[in-house]
Amino acid sequence: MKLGIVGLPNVGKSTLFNSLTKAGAESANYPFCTIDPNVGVVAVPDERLDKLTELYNSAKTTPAVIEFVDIAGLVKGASKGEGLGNQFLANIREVDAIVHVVRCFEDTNVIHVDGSVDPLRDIETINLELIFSDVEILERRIAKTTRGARNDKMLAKELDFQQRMKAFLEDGNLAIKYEIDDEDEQAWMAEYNLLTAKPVIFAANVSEEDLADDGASNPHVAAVRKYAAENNSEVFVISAEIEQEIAELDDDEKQMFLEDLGIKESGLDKLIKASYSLLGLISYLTAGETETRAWTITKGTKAPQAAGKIHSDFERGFICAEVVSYDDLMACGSYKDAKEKGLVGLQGKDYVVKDGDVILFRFNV
Ligand SMILES: Nc1nc2c(ncn2[C@@H]2O[C@H](COP(=O)(O)OP(=O)(O)OP(=O)(O)O)[C@@H](O)[C@H]2O)c(=O)[nH]1
Ligand SMILES: [Mg+2]
Repeated sequence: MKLGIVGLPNVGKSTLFNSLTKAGAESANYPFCTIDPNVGVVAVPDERLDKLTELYNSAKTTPAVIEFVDIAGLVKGASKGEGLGNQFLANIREVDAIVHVVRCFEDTNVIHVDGSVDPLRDIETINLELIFSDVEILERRIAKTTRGARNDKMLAKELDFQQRMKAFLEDGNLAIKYEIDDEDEQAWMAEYNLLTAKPVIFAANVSEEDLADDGASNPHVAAVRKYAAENNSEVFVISAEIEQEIAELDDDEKQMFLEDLGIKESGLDKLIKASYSLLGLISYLTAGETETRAWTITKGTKAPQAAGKIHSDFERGFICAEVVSYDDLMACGSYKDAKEKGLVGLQGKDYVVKDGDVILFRFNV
């Protein structure tokens, strides 16, 4: 899974990115300190993996990973070259979802490019810049399609779609709001990679004091929550600054620090939950002496396609899947016991994989 971080300059994107990836992207109290895209990878924490590793005495443990891309902040008019322009958006065209960082903390020491803390105004500013960028993409495509559309029915149909989509965006709408009921249109949308067609997770960046009640007493956070609810988006509350401090600690210290602050989960845990839920993702597990590993799939994925995540041969030559739920396996204490108790099921190609399934695929190529 790949996530791209957007937001105004100086709202805490790189601070969040650093804390998430410990990759050391530069963060400083002046706008535009991120100039090159920063890419970082984090492991998805999953205690089931550790328990399975123990049970199987696995030589290797491989978690699922999320890739983050941190880009320079956008300002109003970025599409027309204001600030650092909008060319950095090219670096996040391929992401699965957008993490939109909005400033909800008051701190006169940290400059806000528009002079005051107002998350809804900021969200509108960023949305418009994303829309303009998508319009640019469509304009380029329209120029290309127009050339061939005269003698090609399919291209003519696509041109019509591109023009409708462009007009829709120019009315100030996000592409994700466009209702598509046609298979061709669906395929085109997937190909265009429009930024405003991607699901969004808002990161409400708050001060330390707002962490304990998860931003409940901060009216800026309430505004973001309301906006997100109306727009099928997720919100999570973080303090990027505190996250960065947490990232420096080892696991035991971390636990104590979180308890002191009165919070249960780190920002990374919250972000992972929000993105899995927004994107409808789950994990299944494979376990053995050589390796125990988590695999990320979309809810509703059937056994052969889930197997295809491991290797295309597994999907092509799929015979069946031996499946036991993680909870059953742990309750029995061994695979053998689980099998004897009849808790290991033999599943065929129509089996829908569930979160926490521990699977052994049988295949033949
Ligand atoms: N008080 C406070 N300051 C923060 C917080 N998060 C970030 N900052 C400060 O805000 C400034 C800008 O943070 P960055 O993370 O560099 O901002 P950015 O969004 O990456 O900015 P650009 O890369 O310029 O677009 C730094 O001085 C941070 O220390 C926060 O949660 N609270
Ligand atoms: Mg930055």
